[in-house]
Amino acid sequence: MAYRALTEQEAVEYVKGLPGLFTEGAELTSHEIGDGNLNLVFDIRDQATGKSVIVKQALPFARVVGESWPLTIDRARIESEALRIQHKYVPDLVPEVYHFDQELALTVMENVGDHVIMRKGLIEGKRYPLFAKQIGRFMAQTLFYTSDLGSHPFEKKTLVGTFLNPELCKITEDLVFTDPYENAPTNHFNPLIRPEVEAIWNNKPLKLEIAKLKYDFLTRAEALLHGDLHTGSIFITETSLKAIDPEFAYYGPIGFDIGAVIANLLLNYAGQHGLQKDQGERDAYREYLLETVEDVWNEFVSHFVQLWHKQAKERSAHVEGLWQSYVERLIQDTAGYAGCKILRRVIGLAGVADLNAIEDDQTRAEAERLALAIGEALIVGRGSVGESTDITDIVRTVTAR
Ligand code: SR1
Ligand code: MG
Repeated sequence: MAYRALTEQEAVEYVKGLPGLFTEGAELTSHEIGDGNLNLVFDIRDQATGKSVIVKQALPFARVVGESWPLTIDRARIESEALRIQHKYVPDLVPEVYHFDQELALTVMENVGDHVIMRKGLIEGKRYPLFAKQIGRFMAQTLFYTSDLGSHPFEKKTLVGTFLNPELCKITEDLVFTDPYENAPTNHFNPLIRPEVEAIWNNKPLKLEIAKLKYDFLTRAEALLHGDLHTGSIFITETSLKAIDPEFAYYGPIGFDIGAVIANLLLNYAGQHGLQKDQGERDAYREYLLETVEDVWNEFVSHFVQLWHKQAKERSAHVEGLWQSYVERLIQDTAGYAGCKILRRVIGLAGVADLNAIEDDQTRAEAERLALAIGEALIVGRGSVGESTDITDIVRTVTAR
C-alpha cells in the first residue's frame, strides 16, 4: 500500500488484516493519542477482551511544526529496528514489535498504556524506586552489546550502516548543539530570560565546550544510542519501565544517552521552583531527584563494567587500565551532554512541561534561570567530574548561589 497517513478507522482495518493479533470479528476501537513532536499514535483496543496494540505511524513532516518541516518517514524503520535490538537485550524494558510496514512507515507494537509517561509522573511528584536500576540496566545492556566491546566488529559496522539516520541526527545537531547558542529562528524562550540567553550567546568558552561535545556527537560511533532518552520517552509504573521512541537512534557517544536521562531529572529539579509545595516538600523531592541522578550513573556504570569484565570480546578491552580511563571520560561526557540537553530545553524549539507548565512568567523565569545555570556549570565543569556526586555537587552549588 502506497504511503498515506491513516485515519483512526483505517488503522483498525489495517490491524484486522494482520494475523494473530485479534480474534476474527473482534469489535475494535481506535483513538489517535499521539502527543509527541513527530508521529501519529493509535491505540487499538478490543473492548470485550481488553487486548490492545499501538499502531505508530511516521508523518512525512514534524508534527510539532507542521507540513512546512518535511521529515523522512524512514525514521519509522530506524525506530522499529532499534526497538527490536533493544528488546533482544532487555526484553522486560522495551515494548515488543509485532509488525513493521516500510511503505506505510508504520509499526504495530505492544501497548504499554497501563504505564504513565515518566515526565508526567515526576511533575505530579511521584517517586519511582526501581527507576535507576531499570534505566541503568537498559543503557548498560543496549550500549555495551552494540559497541565494539560487546559485538563482533563486522556486526558492529553493519549496524552503523543500518542506523545512519542523517535527518534525525541533523535535528539533534541543530536543536541540541547549535541553534540555542546563537540567535536562531527556531529558538523559543521566555522573554524574561533574554539577558541570560544573550549571555550564553556571548559566552565564548562555553560555546567552545559545546562545539567539542557536538564534534564528538558527529564523529564518535561508539554504540547504538536510543538518541532521545528523555523522561517523555520512558513509560513507567512503580514496578515496571518501558523505554519507547528510539527514532533518533544512531551510532554515537554513549554519554549522550546517559546525559539525556540526567538532564531530564534536573529539568524537573529546576521546575520544582514553580510547584505549589512548601519549602520542606520541595527540598525533599529535589533530594530524591539528586539521589536518582547519582543512582542512574552508579547503576549504569556497575552493570556496564561488569559486562566489560565478563563479556568484552575486543581483546584490547582487557589491557590494564583501559576500563578505568574509559569510565573517567564517559562520566565527563555524560555531564557535558546533560548540560547541553538542559540548555536546549530552555532556549530551543522543543521545551519541556516540567518548566512550561509553570503558569506565572516570573516564577517560570526563575526556574529557567536555575536550569540554565545548572546546564552551563555541567558543561564547563565536566573536566573535574570523576564520580556521580561531583555532578550533584555542581547542582547543589549552583542552587545555593
Ligand atoms: C522537531 S523534533 C523536536 C524534538 O523532539 C524530539 O523529542 C527530539 O528531542 C527533538 O529534538
Ligand atoms: Mg520522541
